[in-house]
Amino acid sequence: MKKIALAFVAMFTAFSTFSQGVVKQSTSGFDVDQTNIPHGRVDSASYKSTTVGTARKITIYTPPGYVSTKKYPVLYLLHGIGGDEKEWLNGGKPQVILDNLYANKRVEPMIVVMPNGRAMEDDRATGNIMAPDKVQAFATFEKDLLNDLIPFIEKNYPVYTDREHRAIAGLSMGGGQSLNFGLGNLDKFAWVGGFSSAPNTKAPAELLPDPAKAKEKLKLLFISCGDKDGLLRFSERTHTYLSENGVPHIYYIEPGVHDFKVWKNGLYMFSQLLFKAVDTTTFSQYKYAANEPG
Ligand code: FER
Repeated sequence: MKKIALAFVAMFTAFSTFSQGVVKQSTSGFDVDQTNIPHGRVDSASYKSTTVGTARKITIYTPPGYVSTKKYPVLYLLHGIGGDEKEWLNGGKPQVILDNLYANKRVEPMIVVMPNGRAMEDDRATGNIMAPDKVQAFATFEKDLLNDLIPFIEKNYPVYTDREHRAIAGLSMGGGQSLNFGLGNLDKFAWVGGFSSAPNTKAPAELLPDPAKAKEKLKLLFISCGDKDGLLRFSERTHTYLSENGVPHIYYIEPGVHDFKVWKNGLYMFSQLLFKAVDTTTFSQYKYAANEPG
C-alpha cells in the first residue's frame, strides 16, 4: 500500500512540474505599488514609421533586473479607441501589476511595448474618436506594427525575433487588433490575447479561415470580457467559432463592464501564461470564481 501511495505522490509531482496549473484571477493588492520590491523601468521612445510617414511614440516597460546583455521576449500591448501610447500606463498601471508579479516569480522576464495603435499622422485621441478615418487607422496599424515598429524594437532592444517569443494583446479596439493581427499573422505571433474586444474584431470565418493552422501554431489564445460589457457578443462569437472548430483557447468571462478593472485582470492572467510551457488541457478550467475572503 505504501509503495502505491508513494508512486502516486511521485506521479503527481512529475505532472505538476510539467504544467503550471490554472492561473487565478487577481486578488486585492495586485495593482498596488510596493516600495520594498525591485521595479522595472518605464520609458518613452519613438520610431520612424514608413507606413504613416511620421515619428511615432511608444511607451516601453523593461522588467526589474533588465540587462542589455540578455535577450527578452516581447509583448505588444494595445490600447482602446479613446487611448494612445499612454493609456495602459495611466489607466492600467501595467508596470505595477508586473513588478508585483515579478516579485513573486510569476512571470517570465519580457519587454512590454505599448504603441499608439491609431496609425495616422495626427494620432492623438482628440475630436471625434469614432470618426471613420480614425477607426480606419486602427486597421492600418497592422502594417505599421509589422513593417516599422517590430523591426525598430528588434534593432534597438535585446529581444528574440522568432514568433514563439512575440505576444500581442490589447483592450477593446486593441483587443480586436490583437485578434485580427495575431491570428492573421501566425508566422509572427504565437501568443494572442483580446480583452473586451471591440466591433473591429473580424467576423470569425474571416478572422480564422484556417482553424487547423491556428491549432498547430498558436501557443496561447486568451479571450476575456466582462459579463455586463455591451461588446460581449464580439468575444462570444469568436469563442463559439473557436470551440466549434476545435481551436484551444481560454475564454474568461468575469463580472464587469467595459473598463480597466477587467483589462487589468486580463493583463494579470495573460502575462503569467506567456513564454512558458502551456497545458491546453487546463483551458476548460478557466471559469470565474469569486475569490475566497481573506
Ligand atoms: C464601437 C463601439 C466601441 C466601435 C468601437 C468601440 C469602431 C471601441 C471601444 C473601445 O476601444 O473602448 O461601435 O466601433
